[in-house]
Amino acid sequence: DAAAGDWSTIEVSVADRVGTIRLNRPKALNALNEETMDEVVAVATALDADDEVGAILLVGSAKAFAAGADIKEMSSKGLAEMYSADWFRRWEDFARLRTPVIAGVSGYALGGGCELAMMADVLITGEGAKFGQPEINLGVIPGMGGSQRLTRSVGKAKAMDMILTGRHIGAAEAERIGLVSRVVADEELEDTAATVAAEIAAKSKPAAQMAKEVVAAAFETPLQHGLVHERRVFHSLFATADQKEGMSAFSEKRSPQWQRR
Ligand code: CO8
Repeated sequence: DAAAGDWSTIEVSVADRVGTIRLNRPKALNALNEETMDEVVAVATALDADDEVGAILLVGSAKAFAAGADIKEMSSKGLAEMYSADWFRRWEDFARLRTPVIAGVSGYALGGGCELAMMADVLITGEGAKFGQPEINLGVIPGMGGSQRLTRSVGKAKAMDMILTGRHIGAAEAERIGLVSRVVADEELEDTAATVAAEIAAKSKPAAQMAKEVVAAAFETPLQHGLVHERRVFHSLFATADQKEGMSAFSEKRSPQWQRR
């Protein structure tokens, strides 16, 4: 049972083929410390391996998705310690999950919180959400992928503006620049994010995983390689029962019954 465990910084539940991880350090606005990273990555890895889970939903609280990496935990550390621990490297395991990840962002998604949200595949946000990379105001820079993922998703102009000034942007601007997938009323955020996660989780898991894989590859590969890769993955889906079922169901004008293999 991937959800089982005595977690101290998160809450975990599984329903409707969706594994939900809720960041839960309210006194620190869900600041991400080492323990949170270890717990989120451990649970997400277990959910990822579970055939009964078709999507992973990551949410925070109404006030904060996550207000950054935990500044108090980091402040007195030195270079040798940060380097030898390769501080926060394990978040890359979260970014490499194969199951689709949906983030439901309400309130602050700053610093590491913004970077964690950007690791999700589909980012749904409440209209009051605030995104930012304010590390410059702490005398540092983004360290969980912000300079890379933000630049790839919104381009140099907006990434430089956000990273050099540290300003917060609202949900409307975040949607306009392509940082988030959808913006909904704050009070609808949780329901919408859960509905989208359940919708994705109900699909053919191999097709959803392969779709994620090829879109993610677009950030890593030259176009011609990406196109060939996409085509080969597309071809490989013709070995699945779900391809036969999906295409038969269309012709027979009925809903597909996915076997997820
Ligand atoms: N770390 C630790 N504690 C935090 C953090 C944080 N990032 N954010 C908030 N808290 C704590 C506050 O200290 C406060 O605790 P206490 O009550 O004990 O004083 C509590 O949460 C509530 O916060 P506030 O009183 O400040 O709440 P406000 O509503 O007044 O303000 C803000 C909310 C605007 C979100 C404000 O808390 C803030 O500016 N937080 C810091 C935001 C920030 O700078 N984030 C970037 C952090 S650095 C980072 O993420 C680097 C990522 C890469 C690291 C990778 C290393 C390799």
